[in-house]
Amino acid sequence: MALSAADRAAVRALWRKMGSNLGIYTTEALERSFAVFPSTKTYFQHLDLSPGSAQVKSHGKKVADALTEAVGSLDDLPGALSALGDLHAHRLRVDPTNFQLLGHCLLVTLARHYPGDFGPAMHASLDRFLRCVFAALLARYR
Ligand code: HNI
Repeated sequence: MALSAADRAAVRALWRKMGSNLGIYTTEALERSFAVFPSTKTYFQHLDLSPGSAQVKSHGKKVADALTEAVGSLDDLPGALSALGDLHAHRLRVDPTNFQLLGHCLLVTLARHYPGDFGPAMHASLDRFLRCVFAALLARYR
């Protein structure tokens, strides 16, 4: 699914607005996924998952940086995300369902922080962006 010019503009505008706060939101989205969908914790049993954990925060920052790189590479998401796809597919063996769960938690988290921006148009654009990211990661699952 290709991102329209409007999708790209909406995602880029949100990213500019979030700036360095993105790491806070991805961390919050991870914590939300652990609480709402406890099966997602399976992959992180080697980390301290208690609320406010520095390890989850550090992981949230890595996810944020990867997403920011993706926003900077909208014309070549499969290329930009191929190494990360290999990691999740072959080394971490993350079941693909988990991407949807984390994506859902990220949408809910961002909607709570930016209620004024989160009308249906932004919701749809961000959902499409995340689906493209997941499709690029999943392309390495074979
Ligand atoms: Ni994910 C490691 C990005 C979804 C489980 N993950 C990373 C790293 C990045 C990253 C970046 C660090 C790589 C490195 O150190 O070289 N992960 C992303 C992105 C998404 C995502 C952009 C989707 C938006 N990861 C998921 C999901 C799960 C997941 C849905 C499982 C529920 N990721 C992991 C695990 C690690 C990981 C486990 C290793 C963590 C560690 O520190 O050992």
